[in-house]
Amino acid sequence: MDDFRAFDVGAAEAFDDVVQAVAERQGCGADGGGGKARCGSGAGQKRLAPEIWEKVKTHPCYSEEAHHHYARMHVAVAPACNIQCNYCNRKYDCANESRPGVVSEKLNPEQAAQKVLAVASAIPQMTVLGVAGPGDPLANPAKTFKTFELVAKAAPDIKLCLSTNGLALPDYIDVIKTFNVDHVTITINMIDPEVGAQIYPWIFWKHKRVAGKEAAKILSERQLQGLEMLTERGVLCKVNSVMIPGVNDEHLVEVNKAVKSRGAFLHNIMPLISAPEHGTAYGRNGQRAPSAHELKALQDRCEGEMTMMRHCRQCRADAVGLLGEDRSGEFTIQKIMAMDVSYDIKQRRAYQNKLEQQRLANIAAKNIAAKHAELETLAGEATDVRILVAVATKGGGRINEHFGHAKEFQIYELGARGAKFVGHRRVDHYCQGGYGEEGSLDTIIGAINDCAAVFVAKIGHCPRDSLIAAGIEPVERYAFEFIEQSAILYFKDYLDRLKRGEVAPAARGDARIRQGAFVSA
Ligand code: CLF
Ligand code: SF4
Repeated sequence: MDDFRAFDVGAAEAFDDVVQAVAERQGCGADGGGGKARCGSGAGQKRLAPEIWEKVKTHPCYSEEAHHHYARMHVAVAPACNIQCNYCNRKYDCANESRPGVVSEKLNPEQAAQKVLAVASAIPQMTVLGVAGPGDPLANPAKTFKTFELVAKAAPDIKLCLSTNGLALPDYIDVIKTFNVDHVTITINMIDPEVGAQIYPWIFWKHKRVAGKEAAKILSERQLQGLEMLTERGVLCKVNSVMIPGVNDEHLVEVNKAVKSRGAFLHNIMPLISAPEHGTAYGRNGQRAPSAHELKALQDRCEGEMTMMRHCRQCRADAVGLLGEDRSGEFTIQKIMAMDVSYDIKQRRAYQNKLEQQRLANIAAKNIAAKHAELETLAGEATDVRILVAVATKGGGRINEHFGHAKEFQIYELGARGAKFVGHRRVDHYCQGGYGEEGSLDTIIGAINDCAAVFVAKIGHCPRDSLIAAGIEPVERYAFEFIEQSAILYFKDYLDRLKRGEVAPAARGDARIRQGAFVSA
């Protein structure tokens, strides 16, 4: 037994109980898959099986709550791909870009393992290594599995994760098990070849190119077969789907049912990224991306079937850090070679132990918020009122970011049942070198204009006035407090003001979520 386990086994068990209880109640991505204990939105929830809980509790993608505390990294060891998606152009490379398939520096397995050790030393809360491209990891099996082998030997406390298009998946099930890859993501955009033919121009299959519906049929069969084989063997599987308006948006409800029935743990529906400058087929032909509202509506429709991931940041294939931050520029090969790397498993565990105490404090605060009995009373008087609020946060579950420094806002839905995280919106910085940028402010207002309020640690006069004019209430009074707790207090106050006529509800039938027109005091 090493120092860490001897130090805090009792506290860790108590902590697990509390975290798990919260995860179950909030359906935060900790859904029980694989035909085992399942939690989610329905009644009669059971606790996750302990072995499942072990796998998700520090994985930032599989647990929404964990992503505030734990980081992941990707190593770009897999350049080749065996299919073509209409939303991909791997030639495009920009360090400011952030989307799957994009990468600045390709690595061999030895360089990748060295990079993992360097990051693990510098970022002790980095718990997961993913291979996610820039091509398909299973179209580059030698490099992918060599990387996993080297990392498992040198840094055994790091979880291994793989993201694939699924075409080659059934051929690698045993290898995935042998290398203890506990988390596999499969991108499944369709189960109907008619739809698939509009997404995939071709696949490379049995040494030749196959196109059209035949290609889509083969791909779909292989994806679903691979998913079933993995879940039968106890590997936790997440399904990613790209929402493409007019192509597969309606169809993704069927996909959701199909992957749920095959034991997928989590479904992550992501918006298409199709800017013309990316040079993808969709970018060139003007295929539009979904709006934030359309994405949320689809995720809400699917949530009755299974827990939806709502905190995905559509990472680069060489991303490093907490979801939503990108520290890949600190760990280029040149910089790693100049680093004094000292991977120390005991130090990492001691750090993570402290982190878990902090996490416990957050969860206690969330518990208080969730138990706010007065909310139920108030909500009972206006049960159908729901609003969205945007939150500026640097992490830790608190409202701790200045409006002008926010690169993204987390979105919470407030209603009779409390506060629920439903997504995030990326925005440009408003503050550029200390001065506000009016163009950026318009972008931010456009991104959160379905929200009744924005919670910030601080905000300047200018953006405050513009937000109020747009009907979005800037709220500073909860600076540095916990998000859920503050959101519920705000909602109670909001309902009171609604009754007094100080906020006017939007007309029924408004396509957006109900939004109060804020009346400035
Ligand atoms: Fe990477 Fe993917 Fe593993 Fe996470 S990302 S391979 S499961 S460690 Fe996460 Fe990034 Fe979304 Fe992927 S936020 S794109 S879901
Ligand atoms: Fe690009 Fe991934 Fe599609 Fe291959 S599977 S074409 S790398 S998006």
